[in-house]
Amino acid sequence: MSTFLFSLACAAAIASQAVPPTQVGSALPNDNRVAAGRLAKGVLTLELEAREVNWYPEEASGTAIPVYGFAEGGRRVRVPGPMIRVPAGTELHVTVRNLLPKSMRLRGLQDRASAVLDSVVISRGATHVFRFRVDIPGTYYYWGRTEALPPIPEPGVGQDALLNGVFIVDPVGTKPLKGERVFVITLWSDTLAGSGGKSDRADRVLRRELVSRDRWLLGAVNGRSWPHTERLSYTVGDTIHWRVINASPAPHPMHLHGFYFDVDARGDGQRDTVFTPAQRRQAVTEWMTRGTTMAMTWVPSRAGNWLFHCHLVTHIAETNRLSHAEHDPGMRRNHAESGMTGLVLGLRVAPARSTASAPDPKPRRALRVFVTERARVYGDQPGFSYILQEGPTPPASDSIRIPSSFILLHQNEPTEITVINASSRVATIHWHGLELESFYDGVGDWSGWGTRIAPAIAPGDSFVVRVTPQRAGTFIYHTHTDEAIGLPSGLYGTLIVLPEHAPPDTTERVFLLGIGGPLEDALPVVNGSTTPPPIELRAGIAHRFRFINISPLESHTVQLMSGGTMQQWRAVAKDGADLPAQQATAQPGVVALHPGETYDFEVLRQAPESLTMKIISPETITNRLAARARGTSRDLLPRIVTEIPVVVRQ
Ligand SMILES: [Cu+2]
Repeated sequence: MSTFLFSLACAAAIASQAVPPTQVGSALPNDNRVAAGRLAKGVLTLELEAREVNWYPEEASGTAIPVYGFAEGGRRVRVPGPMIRVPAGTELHVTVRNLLPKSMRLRGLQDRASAVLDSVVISRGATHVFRFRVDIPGTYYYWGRTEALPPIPEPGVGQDALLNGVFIVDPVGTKPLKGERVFVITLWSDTLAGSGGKSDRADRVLRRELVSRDRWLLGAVNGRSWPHTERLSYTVGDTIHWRVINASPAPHPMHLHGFYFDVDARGDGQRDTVFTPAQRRQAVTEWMTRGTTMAMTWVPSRAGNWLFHCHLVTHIAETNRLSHAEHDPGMRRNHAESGMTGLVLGLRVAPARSTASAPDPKPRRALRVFVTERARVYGDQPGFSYILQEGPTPPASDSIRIPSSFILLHQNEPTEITVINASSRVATIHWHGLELESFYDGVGDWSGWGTRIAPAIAPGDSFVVRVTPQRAGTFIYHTHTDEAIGLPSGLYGTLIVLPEHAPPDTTERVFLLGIGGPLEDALPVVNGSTTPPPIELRAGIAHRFRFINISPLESHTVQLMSGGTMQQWRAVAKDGADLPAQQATAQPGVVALHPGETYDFEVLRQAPESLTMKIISPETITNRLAARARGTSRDLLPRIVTEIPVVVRQ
C-alpha cells in the first residue's frame, strides 16, 4: 500500500514539473522594502499594470500558479504588487492599465477621508488615471477584483489572490521607522491542474475549512510560502517594527514565539487607529480578521531561531505544499521546514556582541512529561496525550488523559521538564507564550541557535527542557508537529505559572477549549469534556477565570450569564500578560477566544446565586460540510452552545 502511495506521489511530482510555463512571465516576490513610483515636489507619479503572471510561491523551480498581479509600468509583476508609500499631503498620479483578459474593479487608491471606499471599474485594455491627495496617515492597501464583488467587498482568493499592494501614508514630517518591515498576508485557493491530486490526508485537514477535494489552499507572506518565506535576521536588543496587512478574505491569529509584542495600531484597510500608550496592547497572538492591518513593535531579548505564524492549522499544514507530494521519500526531513507550509515567517536573532550566553540556572524542580498514545480512541484513529508523572511510577505508554495534564510552574523557579516520547510518532512541545530560551521552544530542527538546534523528539527518545518562567499567567503547551491532527487528538494542555512562592490558587477556574478528536463529528470540548460539570464559586471572593483556546481552527465566544442577562467581570490578563491598569477594567462578561489566545478575568459575586457560563462554538465539520452541500452559508449555521452551570455558594 505504501509503495503504491509513493509511486502515486512521484507521478504527481513529475506531472507538475512537466507542465510547460506559459508565455505570461513569472512574478517576483515583493519584500516591500522599496516604494514604487517617482516622488518629486510633493507629487508621486506611478504607472501600474495589471497582468497575468505565473507565481512561484515555493521554489523558483517549483509549481507555478497562474494569477493576476500588478507591475510598475514595463517591469516584472510583483506579488504582492508595488508598494506605494508617501508622506501625508502628497499628490498621487497613479495610472492603472488593465492588461488582464477581463475587466477589473480596483479599490483603495484614494484618500481615506471619505466615508467609504469606491470601486473603479477598469475594462479590459483600458487605462484609468487616479489623481488624489492623501491626508490621513495609516497602513492601507489597494486591491483589484475581476470576479463579482461579494456584498462585503474583500480581497480575492482565486486568480485575484495576489492582485494587491501596500499603500502606506506616513504622517507629515516623519520618515519610515528604521528597519521597519511590511508583511502582506495572502491566501490563494483554487484548483490547479498541474499539481496533481490532493492526498487523503490533505483533504482531511482542509475539510475543516470546507475546502473541497479538488481545491488547494496556500497562504503566503510577501509572495512566498514557508519554508521559502524571507528569513529575517535581527540582533538581541533590536527594536523591531512591523506592519502586517491581511490582504486575504480569511482571519489569521498571528502568533509570535518567545516574546510579547505591542500592538501599536489596528485598521481595516479604510480606517487605521493608532493606539495611545494607554490603549496599546501586549499579545503573543493577535487576531486579524479579513482585510485588517496591524502595526506592532517588539524587542527580542534572547537569541535564537523564532517563528511568527498563523495559528490556524489549515493555514500552516504541510499538506498544502504544491511542489512536493507530502510523502516524497527524497524530501529532506527537517521537521520545521517540511512540517509546515504557508503563513510562517522564520526569524533569526543573533546574540548581542557584548553578551555571553548565560548558563542555564540549576534546576530546583524536575518534572517528567510523557507523550502517550492509544489506538482507536477516536473511531479508528489513535488518541494522544501529555501525561505528567505523579509519584514514582511513570504512566503507561498507552494510557490517555483527556485533557492532557495540568502543568503548574512558578515564576522565577528554574525548572527542568524531561519530555519522554512514548508514542509511535515524532513529538514536540511548544510552550506557547513562555519567554524561554529558543532551544526549548519546541519547534523541531528549528529552535536553538547556530549548531545547537533542538531536534524533534523521536519515538522512544526524550528531551530536557529548562525554563525559568519570567511572569505569572495563563499559558498553553501544545504540539508543534503535525498540528492539524495532533491538536484535536489531544496534544495540548493547560500551563499555569503562579507568582514566586505562591500556594496553589484555589480561586482560579480553568476553561481549556479545544476540539474533541480528529473526526468530522468531533464536538467542542471544555477541559476535555463536551458536558463539563458545574463549577462552584464562593460569594464575596474574587475568582480568577482562565480561558484558553487551543482549537485547531475554531473560535469560541464565552458569555457569563444570569438568566438572559450578561454579567460583568474584570479583565485581568491576555496571553499570560497582566493588563495595564487602564485596561484592567470591569466590563460585560463576554469574550471571543481565538486559537492560540488566553484571557484571564476576575469574577466576584456578592451573594449565593446560579449563573451560566455559555460557550458558543462553530458547528462540527460534519454539519459544516452538510450545510455547504445544501448551499447554506456556514455563517448561517446554528452554533453549538455548551452551558456550564456556575453555582455561587455562601
Ligand atoms: Cu491563518
